[in-house]
Parts: sequence; structure tokens; C-alpha cells
Amino acid sequence: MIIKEVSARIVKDSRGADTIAVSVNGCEEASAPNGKSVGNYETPSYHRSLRWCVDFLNAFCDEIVFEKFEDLIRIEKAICKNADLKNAREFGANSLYAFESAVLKALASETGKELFELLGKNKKIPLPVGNVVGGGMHSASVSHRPNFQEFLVIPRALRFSENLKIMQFVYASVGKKLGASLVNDEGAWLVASEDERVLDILNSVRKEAEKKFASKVGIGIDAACSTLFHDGIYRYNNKILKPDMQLAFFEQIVPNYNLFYVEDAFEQGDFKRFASLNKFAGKNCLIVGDDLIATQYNRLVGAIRTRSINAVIIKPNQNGSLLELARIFDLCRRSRIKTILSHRSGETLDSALADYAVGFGADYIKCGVATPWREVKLNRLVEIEEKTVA
Ligand code: 2PG
Ligand code: MG
Repeated sequence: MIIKEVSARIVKDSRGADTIAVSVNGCEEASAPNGKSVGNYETPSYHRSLRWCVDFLNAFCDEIVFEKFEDLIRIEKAICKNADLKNAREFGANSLYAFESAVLKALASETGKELFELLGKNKKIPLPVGNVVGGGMHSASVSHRPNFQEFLVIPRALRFSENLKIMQFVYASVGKKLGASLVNDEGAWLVASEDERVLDILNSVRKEAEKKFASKVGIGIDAACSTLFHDGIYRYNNKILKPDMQLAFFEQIVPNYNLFYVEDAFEQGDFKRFASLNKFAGKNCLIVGDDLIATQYNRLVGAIRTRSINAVIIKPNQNGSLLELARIFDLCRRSRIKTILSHRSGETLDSALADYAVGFGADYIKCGVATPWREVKLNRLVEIEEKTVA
């Protein structure tokens, strides 16, 4: 394939905020999402501005020969040359990701392949991590909302289609028990409630789901604690915790609620307490770094060295380069770190995340349970499963 024509435009995400969409050779558009609980170490979304990146891509006229995933290096070199940058990621995580993804979509279409087939040999269908109840920054419209940003369900049946049914059952049943009717940024239930009450309800529904579907079902939280941390202290609705008290608190709630998954239990610089929790609970629970790593290779190397995590969130638009994402997945595989490819709270209707989860061989995909922006990715995974699993 020769890249002959690039067109870019500004579109709206699920929150109505601006983001970038790119198409190559007139093929299907690729777009980038936007986060709200944005980590300090994420690659900035745009070089100069969104408008500047859109104009740059519309003027892109290098005719690059592109035949396989690894040829993304040619795209990255052309960007560096034309925009006078040292590293392609300086072009911005949203603009680089949308462009690279659009190139891959064009290659898939021109070669009659599925997008996930372009990414190498590590294919497997991931387990879903679904956001059932929301709090924190994603539910800012409700006072007395839970402190934790996300209350999650992680079903572990063999088929993705079955896992989807389990998530939908848990979602509907928890919503009913909480008397919830509105949803937040990620389609999770919007409620005024204490964290502990939500965890109790989620746990009881988890047990019901295990019986009903004869499958293991885990629960978890994205505590997103960087957003609770101000002036050296974690500030909750009903308490204030110093960092060591925060560690003690998590050492209590992980076994008490039988948590299978805990993301960002500490603020984004605290490798040490992540490591303590990992040592304490990492045998039975995924100790997940999101803001801690921010999809940056060097921070992942640091976390592996300090044994701070046993699982990592990977967000394409925290980094930008799909080539670097491939290196991150490789490092995780070699270091036995579980991988969770993740959506953002402000999403688009692009379903490519599902293909990247399968193509990179992610262990999990975090993309919500409800609302069209999340469902499009879940439905694509069901479709991929139908195509690939006998
Ligand atoms: C997170 C993400 C997605 P945001 O913290 O894991 O759920 O939130 O996209 O707002 O950073
Ligand atoms: Mg997170």
C-alpha cells in the first residue's frame, strides 16, 4: 500500500469535547479518546494544538510504502522530519495514535485483512473489566458520590460472549439494588453512596452471578488515588489518610471485600507503597498501575524493578506510538505482568481498541459495560471471537 491521501478533522467525544479523527486513502476513520483523570506522566495529547495537528496531517504528502505493522517506523520518521521533532511522540499522543491507527485500518482494508490480524502472533481474546458503578472525577455531578472512581466486575468464563452476559447481569442487578437510574461519563451507575455500601452490593451480586452462570466472577476498583491526594494526604468524604494509613486501609479492604483487582491505590509517584501492597496482596489480587505508569516504557521498567505492580493499564492515547505499545506488551510478557488495554472516560465510537487488545494479546480489556461508546468495542470482541474461536 502507498499512503497517498491523509485527511484529518476535529470530532466530538462522548462528553462533547474535541478530539481528532484521521483517515488514510479514504478508508475507515480512526479517532483518539480523551481522559479526565489524566496522569502527570502521560504524553501530551497534541503538539502545539489540536488544530495545528489536524492542519499538519491534511498537508501530509510523503508517499510512504506501507506493508506491515513494523513499517509504522516510516510514519514516525516522516512525522519527525516534517514537524522537526526528535521523537514522534512529541507530535502528541492523540494525534500520533489516530494517525497510526488510520494507517493500519487502511492497510487492513486494502489487503482484505482484519485489523487485529496485522499485529503479530500473540492473539487471544481478553477478559473484560467492566465499570459498574462510578464515583470520583467521573461522577462529579453528584455530591456524596463514592470516592473511588470505578467499581468493576471481571467475569472469567471461557467465552467472551458469556462474559458479556455476566457483566450485563451484574450491571443491571447492582443498578436495581442501588436504585440508580442515571449514568456517568463511562456509562457506570451514578449514585450518592459510601464506597463500602457499593462494595457490599457488588460482592453479593458477584456471588449470585457465580451461581447463575457457573463461572468465576471477580470484583475490583479503580481507586484513582492521584485524584484524592492533595498536600501529602488522601482526602475522602468521611476521612483523611496519611500515606501509611492509606496502605493499611487497602491491606484491610482487599481481603475484606475479596477484591481481585485494585487500580491506583496510591498516588502516581508512590512506587514504594504500591510495592508493599503488591507484596501483601499480589498473590490473589491484581495490583494495577495506571497513573503510576501512564503507558511510559521507562516507568514500567522502574515498576518492574521495584516490584510495585503485577498488572498494568495500557492506554494507546497516553503514549501515542503503537510501536512502543508493542514493546510495552513484550516487556510485560517477559516480566509476567498482566496487561489491561484500556478505554478513556471520553470515548469515540471507534472500535479499534478491541482489535488492538486481541492483536497485542492483552490479558484484559477495560472498556465499560454500557452506552454505545463502550458497547461498540464489546460487540467487536464478540464478532472477533465468532471469527476466530471454533
Ligand atoms: C482511568 C480512566 C479510564 P480517564 O482512570 O482508568 O477509566 O479514566 O480516561 O478519565 O483517565
Ligand atoms: Mg485508572
